[in-house]
Amino acid sequence: MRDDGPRLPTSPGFWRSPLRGTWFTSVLGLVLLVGVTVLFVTGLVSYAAYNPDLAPVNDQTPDKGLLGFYLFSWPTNPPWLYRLTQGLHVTLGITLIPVLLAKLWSVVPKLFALPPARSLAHALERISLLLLVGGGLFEFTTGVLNIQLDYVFPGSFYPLHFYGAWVFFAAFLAHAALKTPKALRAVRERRRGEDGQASPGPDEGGPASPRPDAPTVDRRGALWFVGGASLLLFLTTAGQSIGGALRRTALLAPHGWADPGGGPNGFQINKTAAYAGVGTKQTAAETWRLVVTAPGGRTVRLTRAELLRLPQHSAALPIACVEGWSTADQWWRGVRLRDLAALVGYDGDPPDVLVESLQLHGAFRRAALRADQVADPRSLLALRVNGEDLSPDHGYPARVIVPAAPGVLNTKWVARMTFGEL
Ligand SMILES: Nc1nc2c(c(=O)[nH]1)N[C@H]1C(S)=C(S)[C@@H](COP(=O)(O)O)O[C@H]1N2
Ligand SMILES: [Mo]
Repeated sequence: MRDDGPRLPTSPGFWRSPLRGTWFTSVLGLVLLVGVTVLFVTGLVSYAAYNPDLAPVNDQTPDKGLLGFYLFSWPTNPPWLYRLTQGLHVTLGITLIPVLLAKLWSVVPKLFALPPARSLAHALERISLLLLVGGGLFEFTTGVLNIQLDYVFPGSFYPLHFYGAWVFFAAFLAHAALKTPKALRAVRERRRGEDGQASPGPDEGGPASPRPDAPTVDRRGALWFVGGASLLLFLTTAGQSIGGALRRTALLAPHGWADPGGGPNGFQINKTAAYAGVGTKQTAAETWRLVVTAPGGRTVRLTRAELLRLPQHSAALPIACVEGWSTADQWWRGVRLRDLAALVGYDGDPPDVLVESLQLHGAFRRAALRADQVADPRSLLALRVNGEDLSPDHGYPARVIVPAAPGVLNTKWVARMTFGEL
């Protein structure tokens, strides 16, 4: 009969997998060192892209305080900037899930190590690990829930993911500072002639089992398994931001979209007109008016036909959503935002603008754009796309499109624009 060993997870002998060891943990840790750093930077950048300084309209984390120290004005060039940074953030985050899980699995015996604290320093280290593991799981979970489950946290995802990121990354930095030298040494030693089979010498205090079971797969094989899982996730996700024919490979892309169909308006839709409660009654030529106003200044009301008689301009711009998906460039045509600012008295440099949709409910009814975004000649109140009128789902009668901005700032079904109020 086989000796099953101790039954309690607090005993080192309880953990029998021969795969656990310093080398295995180190390789996964080094991958995460690079990957999580990129996730953190692209995440902070994404927050900056929302124009959080245009409070209270855009800012969803009003108490950011010192954590907002780095904020900068998100540029309008290159126009695919947010497509790149957010595509990277979401695709990389999903790709790293197997690596994160394997890394946690490889060190799980340490979670149960007794005594819980041998000294004050040890107690502090364990608390930091709690923040590290808890913060990491929290960030990955909230991120995945947000893109897959269609905003399960109404309005509160941003502060959760933002504050969580700082807690996670602070603990991550402390951990990386302590462990990276050891991890690099472990990987280097292994490279010198080892075959990836057994752990090199005693693994004092490391994750290796003192009484390992017989291996069924070697550590290199296990790493291939983790890498294969990551590759599979990558291949079934990346298509949503790369686009073109590859979009069909994005099997894991968020569900619940309306089928955009073919033709000039046949590209992704976030929220449909039906979902937003926008009907043909409100958008009909007799009822719909665009109100352009400047507080204490002029107010202009325009029909769609009048808008079409203003100078029309074109711009090829993508839509890039915080969820990680994006469209290729579409040809938008309409009135420049800065020309609309001029209608209400801003002849020189235009100011910020608050854009409000005729949609009555929902998180994305209004968004504020910065002065430099309004001034960009490619920023349009679009009336047409790819040579056709906007479809109801893409924002008919008129929608905003701004280069390099996150999709959420491209308000659809625009009803009112207020220049110079924020
Ligand atoms: N009024 C309104 N505008 C909106 C939204 C919305 O829900 N309501 N969604 C925004 C988001 S999050 C994105 S990504 C883009 C998507 O534009 P599309 O549906 O035309 O692709 O529209 C933005 N404009
Ligand atoms: Mo979006």
